[in-house]
Amino acid sequence: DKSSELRPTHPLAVAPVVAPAASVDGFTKQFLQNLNFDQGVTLSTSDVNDQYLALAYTVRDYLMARWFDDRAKQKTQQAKTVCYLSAEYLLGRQLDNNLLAARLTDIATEALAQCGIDFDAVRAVEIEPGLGNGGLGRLAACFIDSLATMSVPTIGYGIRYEYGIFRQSFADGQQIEQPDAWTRMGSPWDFAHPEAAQTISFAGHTETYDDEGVTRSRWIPEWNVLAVPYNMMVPGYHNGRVNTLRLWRAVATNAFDLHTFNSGDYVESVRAQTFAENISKVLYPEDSTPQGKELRLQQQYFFVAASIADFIENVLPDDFDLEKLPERVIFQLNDTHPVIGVPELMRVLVDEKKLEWDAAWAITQKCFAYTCHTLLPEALEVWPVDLLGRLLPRHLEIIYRINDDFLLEVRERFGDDEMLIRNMSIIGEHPSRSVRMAYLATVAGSKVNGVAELHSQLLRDNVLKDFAQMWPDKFTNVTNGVTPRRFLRLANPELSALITEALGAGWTVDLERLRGLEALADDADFRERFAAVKASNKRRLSRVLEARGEAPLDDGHLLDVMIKRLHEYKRQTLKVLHIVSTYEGIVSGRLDVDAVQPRTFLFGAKAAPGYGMAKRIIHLINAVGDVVSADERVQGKLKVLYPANYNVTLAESIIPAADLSEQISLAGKEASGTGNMKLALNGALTIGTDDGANVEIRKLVGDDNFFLFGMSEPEVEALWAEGYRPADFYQEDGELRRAIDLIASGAFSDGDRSVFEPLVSNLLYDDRFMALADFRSYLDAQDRVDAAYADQDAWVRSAILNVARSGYFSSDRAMRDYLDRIWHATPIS
Ligand code: CR1
Repeated sequence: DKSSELRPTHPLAVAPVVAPAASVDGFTKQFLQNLNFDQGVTLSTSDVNDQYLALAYTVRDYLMARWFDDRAKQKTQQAKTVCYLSAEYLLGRQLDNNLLAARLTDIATEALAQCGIDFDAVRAVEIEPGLGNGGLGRLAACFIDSLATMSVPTIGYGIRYEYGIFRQSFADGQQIEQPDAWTRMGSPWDFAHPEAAQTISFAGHTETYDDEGVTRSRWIPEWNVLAVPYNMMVPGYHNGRVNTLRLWRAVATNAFDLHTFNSGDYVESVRAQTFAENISKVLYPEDSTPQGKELRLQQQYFFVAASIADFIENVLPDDFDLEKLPERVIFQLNDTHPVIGVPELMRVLVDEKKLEWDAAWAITQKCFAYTCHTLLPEALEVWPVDLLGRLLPRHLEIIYRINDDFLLEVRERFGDDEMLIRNMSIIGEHPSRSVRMAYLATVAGSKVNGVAELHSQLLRDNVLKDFAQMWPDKFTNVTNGVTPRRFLRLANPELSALITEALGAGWTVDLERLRGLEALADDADFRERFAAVKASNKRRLSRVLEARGEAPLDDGHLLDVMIKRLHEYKRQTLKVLHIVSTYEGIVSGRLDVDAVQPRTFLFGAKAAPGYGMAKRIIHLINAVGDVVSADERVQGKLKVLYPANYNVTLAESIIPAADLSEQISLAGKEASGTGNMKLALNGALTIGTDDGANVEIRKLVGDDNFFLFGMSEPEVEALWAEGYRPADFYQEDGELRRAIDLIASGAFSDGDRSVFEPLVSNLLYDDRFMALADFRSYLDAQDRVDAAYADQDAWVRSAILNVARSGYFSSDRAMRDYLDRIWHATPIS
């Protein structure tokens, strides 16, 4: 027969794929071949981008065999797969991470040296894939790193945005956004698979039909797009495992079936293509606030529907019994963005696979779990019913049915309490009919978790209180974590070497071993070496800043960093008030200049382009920075730096150099924070409120090694209840008054009082995040910082203890918690 004729006979065609020889010669040969055959250049004609791409291909070649193996195993093994559904992955640069994971760093260094190539120059051309906004997207990237390192079968599913988070620059101190065409110089880390595309439908109507005596529903969509998967390798650290991150890109279908499509009209047909491809065009640059745009709902459904179909059709074996789906998969909902997956799985099971509703619902409830990442009410996503019904009419019907069944259950449990029914309904009525995605996720999910202890408690007590009463066991906490590979081993090589020398190398995958450093905090020689590493990291950061056209760092300055998205609740304004107050104190002679600890204030932050107040705060920081830097009276004392375009790459230079970590959100607003963990892990001391994971950081590192200030969450509530009048705080505190007056006077805006007037009046008459109420306590805490820093030996001791006691904040630990409490999945060999 014909099939036997087509069986491969060449020995290489049937041999397993093998990696190139793990030697300098093997690597060099592979690298030069890739330079020749993939880049089409010789070594002597290659430029640095050719070299980067060839190097990336070479690293890939080494990982490929393992990747093939692990994907094949996924199909045949009975292990449960974690499908992490996330609209964002803030990956950061890949080259060094993948070299490290594959144990190729030394080999590659030597190979490039033999080719006469400057490795640092090659590194520098990599454009990081900025496919996320901030903490939520970076968390997803840490989680998939840990899951690969722990050998947990995982697929990260998301969107391959053509443009990631915008590139920020400043003009006259104000933020300018530029598109981030991150793939324009090539994208060596992903593989397009157009043959594995999924067709994703939208709009149209639904109808019922008779299916051999059973009345069923079906969806007659109006238009569709192709979802083309791009696979990226997610290598585990030193374990040979390679998981997959599968990101979907929207491509117009051949016969793009839009109602306006007219095959005779070329221009119109191109327009239709553009329309389809818009779906994966750009990451919404919103952080913690939902952007209620139709395109965003299209993005969400697009990637979730493609992912669910992909898992069922391509990852599970053929003819898999879907009743057993919960044994093989958990779909983790990273915030509400993928929650439309709940009615989508119901649609697949009921309409396409023809399961009974109740059976399908039982399966669905076991297959999803939901992580909530916020406490801001305005950040809880809701979709207008008419929009959702227009775009996904069958899904709306399914949501209604889920809600009907759910509200019946509520009545059975709590009686006909109409107020309660209204409050718990998945469909909100006010101000207009909308679907509350967090409620849908809570009803559907097997578990609901917050991202730090305080946050999970506040979810149970406030945001999702009624649901927690109904299903107390559904609620749990998993405190966030960060990957020690990227944020300690790679970002801080000198500290890593010092730790490895002291404790052995095991800490990279078992971060609790850092505890072993506690004893060394009392060793004067170790403290000296630790301090030398910090100083060296500051010099390295200084060079990075200078290369970006910023001022260098001054020796002997305390490096005080606030790096995070620009948001009013995070209170960058409170930080500015501290700077202005110190500046005003020195200039007016109120402060003894010799008693002030020289400091450099370093900010890194992007503001959502549509967030006017956040952009004004950026303008203020830059304006204050300009005046302070130019004023001779504070020369050598105060410096403000605000490098543009804060991203993962820049974070990796700043974090190891930091002395002080600013975590100053209003208590009860920051769900967790993860920058706080990265900074503590690198030996910065935290000045912070009792908010998010700060609470746990303080508990672990100890009060002596943490500068606590500000109202607690209950105190915040009490002050609201009593009636908060920020102007009273302004009146009562002379220093606060002078700082605000100085801003209002135009001192930072060439005498133009109007520039920062909206900001000043917002502080005085609104101040939703109570910066004025916490000002005094914050300044007092900063005085304690100055005093502590004056005793360098004691400071370094505290810094070491911060490192030693931060092992808990490894994302490996977070993954173990998810595996045990939520996923009930296990690592495989
Ligand atoms: C929270 O604001 C948290 C990250 C990751 C953010 C931050 O405190 O550390 O999530 N939430 O859990 C968010 O982006 C959309 O919500």
